[in-house]
Order: sequence, then structure tokens, then C-alpha cells
Amino acid sequence: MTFGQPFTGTDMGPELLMQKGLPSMLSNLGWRVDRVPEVLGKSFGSSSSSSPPPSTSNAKNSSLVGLGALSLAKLCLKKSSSGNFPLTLGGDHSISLGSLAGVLRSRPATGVIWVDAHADLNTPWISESGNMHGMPVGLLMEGMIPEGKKVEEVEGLEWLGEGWEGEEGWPAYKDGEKPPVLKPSSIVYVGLRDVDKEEREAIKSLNIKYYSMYDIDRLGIGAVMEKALEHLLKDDPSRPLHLSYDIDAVDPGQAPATGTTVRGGLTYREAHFVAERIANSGNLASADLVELNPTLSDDVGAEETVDLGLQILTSMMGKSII
Ligand code: 4U7
Ligand code: MN
Ligand code: MN
Ligand code: MN
Repeated sequence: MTFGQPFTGTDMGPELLMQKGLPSMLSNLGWRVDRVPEVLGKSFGSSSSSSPPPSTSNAKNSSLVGLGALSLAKLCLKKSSSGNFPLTLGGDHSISLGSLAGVLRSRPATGVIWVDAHADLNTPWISESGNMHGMPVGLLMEGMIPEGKKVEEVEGLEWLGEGWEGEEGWPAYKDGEKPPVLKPSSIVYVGLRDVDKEEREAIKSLNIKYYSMYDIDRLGIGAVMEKALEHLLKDDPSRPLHLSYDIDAVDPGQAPATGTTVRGGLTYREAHFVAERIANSGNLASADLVELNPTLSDDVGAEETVDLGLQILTSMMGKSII
């Protein structure tokens, strides 16, 4: 998926991670890997020959982004419901609308750790850019849709509305079931340093827990991760967790190959530690790694960013130093 943001090349991340040996690395950690190649086909990538239909709202390319997210939501719902661990490789961060909706529908109590320079809490009604990779949290968060508006009125997002008629893999909401939604208390941000004005106001008014780069500098990454896990697990120590890891959380010195770099990010070790500590909780049940774009730096930078992506992935899936 590349249509959640303006750059081409964001669809090349998954293939590079696979080529560089992710499946065997995961097998060596004891996982049985069932690869689902190209959940989103060529039409969702920048190499596609046809351009997407114009959007009818401030959510750019919403019909394609929404359709892609639905495909992924179906797969994550299925995998998660059968006790598997959906590990999603992106692609821009708009895909997490799908992975998160899928796991929330399967396990509504899921807690989320969002590792990112950005809050991704925009909606079509407040976003300044209209880019949907800045909206996956906002579109699912309780309290983010303005009075009188409905998420299902955005073209491509009909499947998130109560009146959805249902289709193969994503049934209608019946017998009291509500569309997937994330409570403000069910997410913790780690690594924030570029937050839009409306997002900041929402974080404050909804009382969303966050550990920005300021907090990481002040407390240290060790204390930050203890507090983050404590916040999500205090009432239910066996709660499933979803980790959404945007590679732009890491400092551009270590991760230059991504579309929205912001200086002053996680160090190489902090980037690993976040994944290692979450793996260690034993609660991780699903995850995404997104926003790798090898075309946005030189060859050395691209290789270093992909290698770092592999290290973060294996760390979150249980690799430890000793
Ligand atoms: B990413 C931004 F305005 N907030 O909405 C926006 F700063 O998935 C950036 O975290 C969004 O990389 C970044 O366009 C989305 C901008
Ligand atoms: Mn980001
Ligand atoms: Mn993001
Ligand atoms: Mn980005």
C-alpha cells in the first residue's frame, strides 16, 4: 500500500524484508510461518499503471485505502480468531486501520502500543494533509468523529459503519456487536515528536497516555516501557497487545529510508529495546512494521533501514541478546 501518502516506493518494504530472510529468521525463533504473499495486489502499489479515483472527501485515495484496509482486516480477523499471530509488513501506515480493526473485532480487549514520531490521530475532518497514513488511530478511536459525522460516510470505509450489510470475511454487525473501536485508555504512544495541533488537543482532552521523546529523555526508555505496559496491563495482566511500529519512530540517522523523517528519534538500541521489552511481556498477539521506503535514501541508507526493520521484527518476535 502506498496510497495513504504521497511517495512511491512504500510498497517495496515487505518484499525486501522477505528477501533478506525474515521467514527463516522467524522459524529459527520457533515460529511456524504461514506467509500470505501480497495481501494487497499490485493495484495498491505505486507501480500500478492505473491511478486511483479522485476522492470525494479530505481523505485522499480513500476508496483504495479503505478497500486495502478491509482486505487486511478480514485476514487479521481470521488469523487472530484462529489463534495465530498476524504480523503485517507495510506499506504505509494506513494499512494499520485494517490490521487493528481485524484484531479488535476478534479480540475487543486488545491494548495498543503505537511506536511512532507521529500520533496518526487525524480524521478526514481535522487532517491538514488529507493523507490517510496519518489517520489509522483517529478513524478507530472513540470520541474522534465529530458530532453529526460518520466514519462510514467516507468512501471506502463503509465496512466500519453499524449499517454494514456484510460480505465474505467481514460479516454484518449483529446481535449487539458494534463496529471495532479503540478506547482512549487502550492505547499508549511511544516516541512522539511531531504532533498536529488538533491531534495534541485530542490527546489532552481524551486523556490518552503518551511517552514523547521528551519523556524518553527524562525517564529513560526502560522506565517508559515499564509505565507503558503497566498502563495497558494493570487491570488485566493477560490482555492481548497489538504493536504498531512505524520505522520513522527511529532517528533518521539509523532509519533514513522512510517518507516522513523527523530528527531526534529513538536511538538504535532504544528502537530494539522497545520491541524486546514488549516481546518479554508475553502479551504480544499481533503487530505491524510500516513505512519502510527504500527509494527515499541512498543505497547504504536503504540497506541499513531494512536491516534495522529485520532486527526490530525479530526482537518483537522473541529474539533476545543472550
Ligand atoms: B505516519 C501528519 F501533518 N500529521 O497527518 C499528517 F505532520 O504514518 C503526518 O506516522 C502523518 O508516518 C505521518 O499528514 C503519518 C503531518
Ligand atoms: Mn510516523
Ligand atoms: Mn505512523
Ligand atoms: Mn511516515
